[in-house]
Amino acid sequence: MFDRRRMLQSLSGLAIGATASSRAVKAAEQAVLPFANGDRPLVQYPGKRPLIVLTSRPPQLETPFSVFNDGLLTPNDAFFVRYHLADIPLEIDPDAHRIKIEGKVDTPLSLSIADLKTGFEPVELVAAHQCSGNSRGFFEPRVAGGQLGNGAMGNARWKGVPLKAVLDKAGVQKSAVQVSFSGLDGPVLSTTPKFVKALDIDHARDGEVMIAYAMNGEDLPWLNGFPVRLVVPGYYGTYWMKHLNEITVLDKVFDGFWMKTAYRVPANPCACTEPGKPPAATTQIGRFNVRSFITSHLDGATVKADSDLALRGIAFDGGEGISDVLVSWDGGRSWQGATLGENLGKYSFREWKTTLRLPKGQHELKVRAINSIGQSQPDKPLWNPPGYMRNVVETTRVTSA
Ligand SMILES: Nc1nc2c(c(=O)[nH]1)N[C@H]1C(S)=C(S)[C@@H](COP(=O)(O)O)O[C@H]1N2
Ligand SMILES: [Mo]
Repeated sequence: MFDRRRMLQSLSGLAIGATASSRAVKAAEQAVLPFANGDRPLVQYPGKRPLIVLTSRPPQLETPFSVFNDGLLTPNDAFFVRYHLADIPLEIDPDAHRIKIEGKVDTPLSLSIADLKTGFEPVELVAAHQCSGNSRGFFEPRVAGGQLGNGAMGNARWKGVPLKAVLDKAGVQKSAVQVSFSGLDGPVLSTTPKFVKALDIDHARDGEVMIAYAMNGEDLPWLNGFPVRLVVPGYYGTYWMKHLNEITVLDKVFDGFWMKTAYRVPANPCACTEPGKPPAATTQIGRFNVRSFITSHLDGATVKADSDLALRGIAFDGGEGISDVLVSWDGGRSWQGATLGENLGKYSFREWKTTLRLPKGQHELKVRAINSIGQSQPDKPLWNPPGYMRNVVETTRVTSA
């Protein structure tokens, strides 16, 4: 059961204490991410199990990688957390919360959660969620920004109402070009721009973008955007506005800081540049590229030689759907096909499995996924200044003995 009073109390404790020693958070142990300066505290925040802390103010928490081997859906209490601005909501009354739909609409709306639940046909979708900077800590040369391992991603069953249905009810006017979104959190300093994101009007009305009020069959966890967030299937997490309370239909391209200046990638097919070189032009970050991971074994693992080794992992992309996963045991010279698991939809993580027999010695295991339109992953990491969209073919070194 969601205990709102305790949550308020806990999050207030966080705000004033803002350290791992605050009564709101229990320091458990350390985690070590596999790159230089990868030591992180594992801390338990309200509604969460101990997660890897990147920053405590605002909370930025990463999912321990072993969670991705436990099942295809990431449990709510293990789901990563990312905020930009430290003034996060500490008190939300779900009955009083309103989502305003304003701007270039015929009928401005102010919807309660009950209005959303009763006034529209609910939809459900399993979709992966991933921060643009997931895996940033692995870039060489290193780049500025949160030094994340591979835990700023997750996969959940989202339930809510299509943004399209809400926009249709408000009556979008002909002049509409984009729709902007903002939430309850804000900056600590008045000079910091509020976190506002925008989608093109056609994208906002594609029927898939969702105003979600539930995740894996429960209310959204507080830190993941309670009571409602935007779910933008296949797109990087930056668009997935948490604690959503304002939707504004615009007759021009939104040019706020978080669209015009931040979250931009080199405007070329690889979204990459030579390390150290700024891109000639940039564009807004968009859909996920193809990624795959071995989850059953961690880098440096020891396995049994000359016996069946069951490997498994996950793959996902920006919504074309994964069609093949290949695994190599010799550093990428030879590859064998893996068997794909249950298909939970084109936006979901897809499980893969295969069996290998390895002779005694050191082996470089690699995994590569291919989507339904033939897109795959690069052998060498693609570098860009903000360290976004990392999707190199991952390598897991094992010793068989
Ligand atoms: N209100 C609000 N929504 C937000 C953000 C934020 O700072 N504030 N960050 C975005 C970014 S960059 C990411 S990766 C996701 C993180 O979602 P999560 O914390 O539920 O994992 O939320 C997005 N939505
Ligand atoms: Mo993000």
